[in-house]
Amino acid sequence: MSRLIVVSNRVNPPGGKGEESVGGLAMALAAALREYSGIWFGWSGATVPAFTGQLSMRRVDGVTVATVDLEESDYDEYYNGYANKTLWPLFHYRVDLTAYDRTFDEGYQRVNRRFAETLRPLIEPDDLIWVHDYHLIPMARELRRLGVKNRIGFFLHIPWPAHQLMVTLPSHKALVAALFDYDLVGFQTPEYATAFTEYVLAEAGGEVVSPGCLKAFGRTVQIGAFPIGIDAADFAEMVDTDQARLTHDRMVAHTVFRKLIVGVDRLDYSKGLEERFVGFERFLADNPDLRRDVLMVQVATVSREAVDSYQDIRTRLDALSGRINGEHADLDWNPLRCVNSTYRRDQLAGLYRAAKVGLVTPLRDGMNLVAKEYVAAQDPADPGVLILSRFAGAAGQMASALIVNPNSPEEISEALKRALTMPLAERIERWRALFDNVQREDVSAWRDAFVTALAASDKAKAAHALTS
Ligand code: ADQ
Repeated sequence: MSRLIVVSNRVNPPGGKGEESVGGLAMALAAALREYSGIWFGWSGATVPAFTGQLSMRRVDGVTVATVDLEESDYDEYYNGYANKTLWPLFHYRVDLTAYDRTFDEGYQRVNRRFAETLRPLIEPDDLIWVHDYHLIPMARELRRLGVKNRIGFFLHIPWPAHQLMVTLPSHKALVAALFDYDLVGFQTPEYATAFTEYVLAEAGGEVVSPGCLKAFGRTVQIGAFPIGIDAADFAEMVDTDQARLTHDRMVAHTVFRKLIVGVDRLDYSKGLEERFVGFERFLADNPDLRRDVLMVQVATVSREAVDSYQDIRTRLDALSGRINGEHADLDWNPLRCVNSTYRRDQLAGLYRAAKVGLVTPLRDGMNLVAKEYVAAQDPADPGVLILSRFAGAAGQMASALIVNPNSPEEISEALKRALTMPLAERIERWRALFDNVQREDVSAWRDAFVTALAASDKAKAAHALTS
């Protein structure tokens, strides 16, 4: 079996069940690397005054972790800049928040070049290289420039935007051309793969050579949809740990006579937190008979604080939850609680288990792993109900959830009412269908599908080169 080199912006070595970890990418890669002996390469998370290219190597849980520090200006232009002020908002359909700044673009290219140069000496001829996410789109181009001939795959964890949005990016063609230096490009859903294909046909004069094989910019690339999953078995088992039980029992004791509605997200404008609060507010107003029977807990872990739009959202959410509690609170009850801490995975499992409703309403989301975790943590004999945004990639696999448009407070309100009053038999039937999918299309299935396709991709390319 070839060795696997995983490249991602941040490197979070695999940890134990109880480890704190925020970000679906970290969770998924930790599980993937447990099985393949290989190298995980990326940024250390530290900045230094001037870039040295000094690699720091260590062994963690059978995985070689290789990290490099970034220069302060790299961090501003590449990470806070192009990645999180340009690509993240644009790919989540927030053109209004997208910054078009040439220095960000230059910083982005520079860091990708630096990453490639630092990684180059570690690459052996048979290695498969798997690059992750929007921070590192030009990575293959930089590695090819350095003579790397290995199979290189790319997986995009976030949505691929519609063609008309993509062209608002001044350097859109160069960015897309860079993806043609990969052997395989994976998306979360068929919808994103289709959006990518439409762009290639319309803007780059490309063609579909065969199903899943595109030709443009004088090169071919395999593309496909690889919906990411969670380590479902591990998550379901975690519900029985002491920490999970403790959290579960605390929440149950706290919500006695009330039904708990839970949301767990990074504090990010793409997650639709404001719209969720407004939907909950509508529910409270529309259902005087039910409203005192519920408590909503939103865990919203602060992230990317250096980006202004992330500070703004926190202020707006505080104001909104103040308004809702001010309007509806009683002597012994506040309907909405929003906490900004990070919790251990086993604590989250206990929290999910205690909740009668999982409310997952992003405005755009590549996949959304919280929806899957919520399902995995439920009691099969008395499961809660998942309410899921149609704009989460997960909605394609989780049709048995109550699917809502997160922009409609009325739809959220009605779905909450339906979930809270749903008969046990219907809850069990829906949950079984959801859990079946979460179990079947788990993180191992995702990893195996991608790695198998990557291992096969250069042959497909070579075969194509011979026939064209
Ligand atoms: P994220 O945008 O980070 O991931 P998501 O898929 O929901 O979103 O994953 C979040 C992860 O962080 C979950 O595992 C969750 O348990 C954890 N988490 C969130 N808040 C936490 C808290 N307060 N304490 C502890 N853990 C917390 C990106 C894309 C997604 C895609 C994933 C994986 O934006 O669309 O699903 O990558 O590809």
